[in-house]
Amino acid sequence: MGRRIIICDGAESARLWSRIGTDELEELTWVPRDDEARARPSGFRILQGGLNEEAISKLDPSADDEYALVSDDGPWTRLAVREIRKVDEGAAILVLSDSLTEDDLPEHPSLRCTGWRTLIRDDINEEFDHLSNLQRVVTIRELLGDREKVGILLQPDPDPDGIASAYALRNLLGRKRTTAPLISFGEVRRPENQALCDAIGIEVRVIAPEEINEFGGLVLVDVQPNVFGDDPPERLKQPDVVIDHHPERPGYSSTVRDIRTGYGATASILTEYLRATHTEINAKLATALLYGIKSDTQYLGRQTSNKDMLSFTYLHSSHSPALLRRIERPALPIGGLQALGRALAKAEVRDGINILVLGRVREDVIPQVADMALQAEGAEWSIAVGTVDRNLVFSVRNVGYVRAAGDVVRAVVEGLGVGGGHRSMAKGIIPLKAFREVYGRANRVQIKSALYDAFVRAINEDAK
Ligand SMILES: [Mn+2]
Repeated sequence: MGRRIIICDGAESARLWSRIGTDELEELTWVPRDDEARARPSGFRILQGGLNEEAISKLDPSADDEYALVSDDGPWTRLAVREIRKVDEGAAILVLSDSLTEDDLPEHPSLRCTGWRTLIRDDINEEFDHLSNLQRVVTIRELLGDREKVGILLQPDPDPDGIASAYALRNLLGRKRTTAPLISFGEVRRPENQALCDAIGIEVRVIAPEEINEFGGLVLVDVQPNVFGDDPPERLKQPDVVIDHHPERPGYSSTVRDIRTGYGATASILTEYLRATHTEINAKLATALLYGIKSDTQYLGRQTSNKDMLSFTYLHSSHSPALLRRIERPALPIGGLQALGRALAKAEVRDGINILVLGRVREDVIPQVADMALQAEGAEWSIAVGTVDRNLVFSVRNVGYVRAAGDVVRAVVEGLGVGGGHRSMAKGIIPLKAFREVYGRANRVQIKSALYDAFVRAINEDAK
């Protein structure tokens, strides 16, 4: 590895360099200005003979050495670049200056220019962000410290972002499930959200609205009181803390209100809380938060802010990939695999569409089969259909550059059932009764051909 040859313009910049910390591999030199010949900065030696080719050659540079020039003086820096190039034409040069830009410097392929102020300023701004997060947490802890029981309330049928954020908040408060339970007015319904609870060991207690009064402290996470109707219970209108990223709503007063609409996930806010307070983030907590951010932003796609990216990156190093896989790919029941086997035997891709009809299956098998079916060669769309209770349930995936899956599914179920989704994922439900009324029998062959025709129509609709 090469050295870094640091050349400072004057004692002041050399002193700044030594304050920030020098490195063993750094060759520290400085060029005194007229009036400062005696002011030797510690650790630095004078560039003997001044700023020229000969003096630089005396440092015995090799091809893998790199240079840093520290100066705010244009002529000085331009001269330095020229003289270095005489010694090594391809030298890598970093210019540290708060007043010069690359435009002020000679053309040189491996030259970068940045300023102390930019570098340090960014770090200081980041520290202030950490500081305000710390302050927020201190306030929350003080506010709730002496409450015997704190309820952490989520929306009905909580999603991964809410669940992970609430779990993180309980960690921040240093409480257990007995003194700070996760509560909701409706149970966790979706199988993938339940998979998160099972994998991490999180319990969401379903309570009746009047039970809310049993909690001395009340925190709303990833939700605001208006979600509970126009006239929510009195206690809900005066929560102690609200932490959310949805648009700010009126109609309630809370002591602490941390609403950041620019964030893609509440889990990113909680990650910042944990970082600012140096709270330990173990693999389970990191995985839950990572999954929360991932699912609310659809894998850092839609509505992702730089803050979400930073939290995601931070969590990534401590999460458990195995645990994440278990959440995202829950175990398939053998019956589901057998149904998949039968459907695969008849798989074909026509017009870019791959439909797999599974028969009667557990509901969580369907989206996983849809994921897999999109991998078929030539497939732009995959549709997995299963019978659950008295409904046909189907999951739809696409490659992303075709018509939005949500729009297509809404067109397909129109007048028959319900459905919706996003750009590349969607879900629909058609009661068997409604299907039979329109298409006759609901056997596999008929389901496949009816849905195939309906999807072809819906996919091509916007081409009109
Ligand atoms: Mn959310």
